[in-house]
Amino acid sequence: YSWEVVQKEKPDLIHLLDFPYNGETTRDQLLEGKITDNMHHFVRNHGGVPAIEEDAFELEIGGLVNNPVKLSLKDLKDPSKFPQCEVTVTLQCSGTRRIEQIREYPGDGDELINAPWGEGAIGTAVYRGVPLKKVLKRACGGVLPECQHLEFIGGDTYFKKGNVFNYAVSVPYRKVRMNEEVILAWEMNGKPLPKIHGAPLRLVVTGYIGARSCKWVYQINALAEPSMGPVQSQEYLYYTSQLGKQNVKYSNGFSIQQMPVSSAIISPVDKSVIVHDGSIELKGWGYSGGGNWVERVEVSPDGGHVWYAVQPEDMTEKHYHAWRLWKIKLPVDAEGWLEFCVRTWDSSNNTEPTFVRSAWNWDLHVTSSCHRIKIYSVN
Ligand code: MTE
Ligand code: MO
Repeated sequence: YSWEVVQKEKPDLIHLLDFPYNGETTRDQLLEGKITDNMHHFVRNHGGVPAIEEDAFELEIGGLVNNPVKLSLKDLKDPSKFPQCEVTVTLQCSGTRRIEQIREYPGDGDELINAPWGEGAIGTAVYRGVPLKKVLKRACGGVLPECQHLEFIGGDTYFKKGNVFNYAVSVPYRKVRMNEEVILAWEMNGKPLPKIHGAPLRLVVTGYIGARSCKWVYQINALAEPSMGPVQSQEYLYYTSQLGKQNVKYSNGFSIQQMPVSSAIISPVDKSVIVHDGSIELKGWGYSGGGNWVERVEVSPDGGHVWYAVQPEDMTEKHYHAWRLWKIKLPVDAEGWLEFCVRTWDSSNNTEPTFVRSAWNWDLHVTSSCHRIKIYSVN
């Protein structure tokens, strides 16, 4: 799966890294609509894109289950065996908007981090597949009482500190048991799942950081403890502010699962000069993880003292597990540099931390604070 193929399939992503391939959605495409076109959906890879023969493919489910099984794609897609469903899901990489931390606090953060994401490591698609819960029940006769976590292993390999690993992550079993929206998917926006997004089969975990939605998944293990793989045990961890380069230990990290609230101003662009006659229009996205939806979005023209609420009709519809795009026209009577910022509130009344530093953590994950841009206003 060469760089040439990536360029052909994803001609206008912002390419952050050629290998492993990482690309983010452009501003224009972020504002295009609630659903992100497959061609424009961001990509986050840790290794190469594995070539998997669909006919020979088998999903192996083992560990603490009553009956370990191997399922072909034909089995999984047989509606008489498993009910199919569609879920609309925003996938967001937990590294979204990490660039603000890197710019303001250079050198403060894990230097192994290779993707300096801006506002575009997020996208929304309709995935079709089968609820994992049903597969565990009908094909495996359920899990054993000791099962607390489900581990997912992807067909891709990546290198870390001289070792080669398969991508492996886990989520608490409770997340899967409690809802039928965690699915094994083979379709994205009505089209076969593209290879680069995990074909022939990927996991889609609603409301969790993108990392848990394992692509090219070929093995699932029911476990008593979280996966011991390095992606689960050494990455996607949250550290307290006291921990940094000199004293950080993986064992001090907290595993990040649910995505917190985040948002971004996508238009206008930071540091632009805007000539206007009394008002400036802003556009962007707001997203909440967990099982929450975005309830309201507020925008401030003065760095966060006075906030204006976006009108409900100026947002895309309310949806569990999906972002809302918003727009607002703010009265602006001042000349010169102004700081605009946005904050989103979810259905549990959670919002974002106020300042960039309030969201800092050594691993630079889930670092979203109120998104701030500077505009030179010419009235
Ligand atoms: N699954 C595998 N097997 N390998 C990966 O590198 N990256 C994860 C996740 N699943 C990854 C993976 C991360 S960090 C994110 S944010 C999402 O996939 C991105 O999904 P996308 O590339 O389809 O947008
Ligand atoms: Mo990610």
